[in-house]
Amino acid sequence: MNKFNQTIVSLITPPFNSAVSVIRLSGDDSLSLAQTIFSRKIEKPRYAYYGNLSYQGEEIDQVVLIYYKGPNSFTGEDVVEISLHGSMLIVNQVISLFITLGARLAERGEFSSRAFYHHKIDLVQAEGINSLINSTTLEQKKIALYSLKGDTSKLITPLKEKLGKLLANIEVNIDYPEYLDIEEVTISKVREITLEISKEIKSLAKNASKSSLVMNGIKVCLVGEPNVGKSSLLNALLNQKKALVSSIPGTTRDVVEGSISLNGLPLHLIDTAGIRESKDEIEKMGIELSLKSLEEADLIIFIRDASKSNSIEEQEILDKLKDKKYIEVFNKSDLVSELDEDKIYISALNNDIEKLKNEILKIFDLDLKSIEPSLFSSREIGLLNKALSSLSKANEDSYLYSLDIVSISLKEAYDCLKDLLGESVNVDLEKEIFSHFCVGK
Ligand SMILES: Nc1nc2c(ncn2[C@@H]2O[C@H](COP(=O)(O)OP(=O)(O)OP(=O)(O)O)[C@@H](O)[C@H]2O)c(=O)[nH]1
Ligand SMILES: [Mg+2]
Repeated sequence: MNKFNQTIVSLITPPFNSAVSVIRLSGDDSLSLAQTIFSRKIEKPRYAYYGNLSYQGEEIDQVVLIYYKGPNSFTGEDVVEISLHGSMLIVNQVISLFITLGARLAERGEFSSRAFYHHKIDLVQAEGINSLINSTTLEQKKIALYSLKGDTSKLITPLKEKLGKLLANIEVNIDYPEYLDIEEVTISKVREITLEISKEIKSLAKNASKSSLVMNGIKVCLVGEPNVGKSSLLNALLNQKKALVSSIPGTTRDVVEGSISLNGLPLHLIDTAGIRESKDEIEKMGIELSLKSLEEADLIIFIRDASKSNSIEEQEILDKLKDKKYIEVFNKSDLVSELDEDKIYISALNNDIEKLKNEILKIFDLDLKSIEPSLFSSREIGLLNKALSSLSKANEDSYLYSLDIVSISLKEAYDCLKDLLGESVNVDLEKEIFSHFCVGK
């Protein structure tokens, strides 16, 4: 039996006691299953019926029921949503009853995957739904909402159509060279259009990697010699006394973590043990952890004491940062009178850390004041990059081969754009996309 022929059921609100819980049924039997246990005749779609649920003479609950007739529903199928009193006892009773009557428990993301397969949404929109549910900052919510509404898909559709038209023209030119009334596609025209599309995809990919930072956040590791003020900076950034601070060098041993949203950029902050030569076994273990965190970070804040001169140990830390993204900051600016213009000074003690915050946003080239529609998931970024390399191959081939060879790479790029929207799907959607959703979505 095709899994889509089965009617599915799930709780679509959180699984704990609350004022109201909502159960959703989707599939051909939704209406008849609901009707079996509902006291009133369900006739009109999109009408809120107040009535009772009961089975075999036993009353279950007083509920509000709404029926959505497919295709005018979220999934595109017949859907029934029942708002019940939010006791998990009632919820479990009703779901078990529907399963006894023939429904099946919905899998993760199955309502959304049905909406996708019934062409209610494309794949970019489907990913938007999941991100919207999981968003924790306003900026994440805005990006996810653009995806869900279809604004993000609109960035891809014209490029896909332009490439599709080019491919069709090339094909007609190759197959019917004798026809005089068709537009002639010269190799230079193909090159021109290919470069135009590449330019646009490049800009989409650039914006997508910035949006992915906003959606996923970045790991920021605070490193430096002992006593320079790493833990003080962590506390200042978190606006909370999370890590122990003392004037004794070697205070921090374990990794101390915390998260903030810096103007919409989620930062996962990691304070570590000060790096130095040490004979203390426990401190050595802490330093090992520091070096490991440093390796895994997206950004490193290298903290120095502004009141002290450079040390050999600091030079050794700098050597480790050579191929990494890092910001060098001079803490304890309150202790020095002459400040060098080129350096970033802060005072964690006085909460004077604005310059560092600005530098973090600058290094990622982020302007979070205006959030525009943008792709963001690793699947989407991967496909954009794949499309770009196919277009670049097409461009190279255009100097060496005839149009039929060039069109092979153009077709590959075209397929990437179709895959983005889920139109010619080469991926295992259940595994790669919908399984990341929560149950009930
Ligand atoms: N004057 C001044 N003192 C500071 C500042 N930031 C930190 N300190 C002091 O420097 C000392 C060390 O601060 P911590 O934050 O514990 O330093 P740390 O880098 O975490 O040290 P370890 O955990 O030992 O590696 C404490 O006495 C702080 O009060 C600052 O901006 N100005
Ligand atoms: Mg510390």
